[in-house]
Amino acid sequence: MTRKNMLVASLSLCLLTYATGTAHATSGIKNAWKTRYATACATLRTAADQCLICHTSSNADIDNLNAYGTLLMNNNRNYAAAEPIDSDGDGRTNLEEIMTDCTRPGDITSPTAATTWGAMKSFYR
Ligand SMILES: [Ca+2]
Repeated sequence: MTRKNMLVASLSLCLLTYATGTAHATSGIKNAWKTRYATACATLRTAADQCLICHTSSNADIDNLNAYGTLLMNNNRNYAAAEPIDSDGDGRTNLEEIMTDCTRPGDITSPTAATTWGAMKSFYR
């Protein structure tokens, strides 16, 4: 193998390793989410910046997607299709959690319906 061929093979291996390695949430994904939910509460927008809307930690590997992140991955990030679904099984749709309750749609440990911002606001109406 010539020196040039070895260099090409090495670069190809590096690119292949990078391309097939762990999938990370990109700023494009975060920005797309933040654009769609532009009026979501600051807490969730910060969580989006930290990848915590779709992942269980800010180490945004494909291995630690939560239920909402898995849903979005499987439906090619079709946010509209994901909105009426209750990804974490807490009785509230993803859209309710994002736009009304200010809770993470893929995190069952988010506040319960009785302690959500939406419930507290309705208490004072
Ligand atoms: Ca839910």
